[in-house]
Amino acid sequence: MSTHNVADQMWDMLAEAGVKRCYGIVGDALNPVIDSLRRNGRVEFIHVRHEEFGVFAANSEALLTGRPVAVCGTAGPGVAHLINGLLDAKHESAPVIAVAGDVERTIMDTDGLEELNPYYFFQSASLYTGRVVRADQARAVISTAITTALTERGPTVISMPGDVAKEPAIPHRFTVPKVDATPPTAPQADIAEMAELINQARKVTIFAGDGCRYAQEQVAALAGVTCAPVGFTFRGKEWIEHCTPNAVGMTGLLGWGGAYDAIHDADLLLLLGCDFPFTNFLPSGVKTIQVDKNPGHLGRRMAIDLGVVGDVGATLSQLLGYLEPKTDRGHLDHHLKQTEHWRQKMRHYVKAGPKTKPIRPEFLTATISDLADDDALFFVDTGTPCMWASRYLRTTPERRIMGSFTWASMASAAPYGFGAALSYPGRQVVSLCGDGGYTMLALGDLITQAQHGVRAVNVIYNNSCLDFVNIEQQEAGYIPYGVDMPNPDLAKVATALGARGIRVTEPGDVHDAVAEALAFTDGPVVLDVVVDPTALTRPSHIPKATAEGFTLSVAKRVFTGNIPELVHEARDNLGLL
Ligand SMILES: Cc1ncc(C[n+]2csc(CCOP(=O)(O)OP(=O)(O)O)c2C)c(N)n1
Ligand SMILES: [Mg+2]
Repeated sequence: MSTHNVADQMWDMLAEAGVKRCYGIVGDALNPVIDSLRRNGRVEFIHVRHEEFGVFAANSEALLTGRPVAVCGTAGPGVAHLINGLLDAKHESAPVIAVAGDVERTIMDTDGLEELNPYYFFQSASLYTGRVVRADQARAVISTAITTALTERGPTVISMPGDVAKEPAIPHRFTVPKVDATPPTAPQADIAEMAELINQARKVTIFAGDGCRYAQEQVAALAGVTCAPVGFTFRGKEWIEHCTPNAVGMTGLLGWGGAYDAIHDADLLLLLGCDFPFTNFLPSGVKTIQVDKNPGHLGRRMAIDLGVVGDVGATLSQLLGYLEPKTDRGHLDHHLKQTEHWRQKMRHYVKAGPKTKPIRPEFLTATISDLADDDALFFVDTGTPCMWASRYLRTTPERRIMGSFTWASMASAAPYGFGAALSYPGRQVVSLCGDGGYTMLALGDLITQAQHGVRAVNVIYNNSCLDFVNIEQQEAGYIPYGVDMPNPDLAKVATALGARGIRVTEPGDVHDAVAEALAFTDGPVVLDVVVDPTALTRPSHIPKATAEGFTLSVAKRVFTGNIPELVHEARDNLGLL
């Protein structure tokens, strides 16, 4: 009888496909699967303290390296803990393969202990879910999970009952699919039509997203030839901000610079590789061309005049040959000037930072950006860290800035940092964490980080508040409620958990504390910075409803007697005016 069982077959195939790590927690249904992983030796098991932390770490590794990464959770509750991370993988396009423990076949569909129907449960997260119920079906399920994750760039699930995992495997061949072949260029007729519209337009604006990752040169060339200002999404920031002198910042509630106006002032708007979801920041009357290799993105956020299916880089390379250079820089120069004006304004709390108490998050973030390496890997929590990172982290060709930008889960920055630190041990890893996010998920797994001795800096924006929601509630006209959250000294907690803990309460200490944290290579650091909980940003465009909501919220707070708090908030934000 073959000693090679179904689980052995699965790890062989996963290792062959490039999987180097599996993040997760063991449990009864998974015991034969993990025993097989141990014997296999090609895949490292990363025992985390929470499965969700493991999936976020896997997402980061998969996104940074391009390789598939495995995660696992045991039947029922262990599997349930994977789901938020897998939803993040789906939205962020991370090829992560979940090995989900499943109940034995004898109790399937009997409401057995820890039984969970994998098809229903993973439906919204997984691009493919296969349940391995027989050894002679295993190859097809495992192969489809790998192929789908690699070619469609997203999570898949292999649901594996412990009894099937132990069965003798049926031998077979397995070939890893070749992906990332020649990127698709748009049809010639579409390129000609694009060129005609661009040549006719006087004021062209580009709005660039993550789809411009491999098209930086082409976007810069297009912007140069058409004298176009280039706005970018948060996911586009890391590729675009430094690659063209025509960059004019961002739009949306994180908006700064001339992007919002440049988009609305244009005769022709070019949406390149972006799927920007905040439709109230997009124009309705501007002629628009959208280029995206995903046809599902075309026209779904706003009405467009021409939708072009194709890779941005490949399509622009062809398009450039058809364009007549524009010489009128009026539109571009106006929005560049506006952007420069914004940059000066945004420096206010950076310059005042060393003397402003409580510590301003703008000053903290700008200090981190100034002192970090040019190839540092940054991870940003959903929450106000997004506001500060979008404005104060400087991009370079080698830096990366990642987060749960399209799924928008809290608490991703620390686990993303862990996955990055394991994958790139020599590089500086800096996670900008909300105190709510950090204490939600990351604190327990700080022990894991410490046990692995990874070089990872977890900066905590300690505002004792779920501040992003505090701001949202005010924008919607509510009195902030359920957002306050007293914290212990998180540096002391970190020290007790085996990490280096540094607490900062004085603005004058920020520079040296950041420098010390970044220089520390002997394990994880928690830099617990007590920041101003009332710090606000002013978006470049404030929708009417937002302004009205804020006014209403202020009025309600006045009537409920919160005047001292309001005066304090107003004083702390005067520099934004
Ligand atoms: C898992 C999850 N729960 C709730 C939310 C809603 N939410 C978005 S931001 C936020 C507050 C984050 O607070 P914190 O981490 O302290 O960051 P801050 O905004 O205070 O800087 C909340 C509750 C979410 N996005 N994800
Ligand atoms: Mg907070």
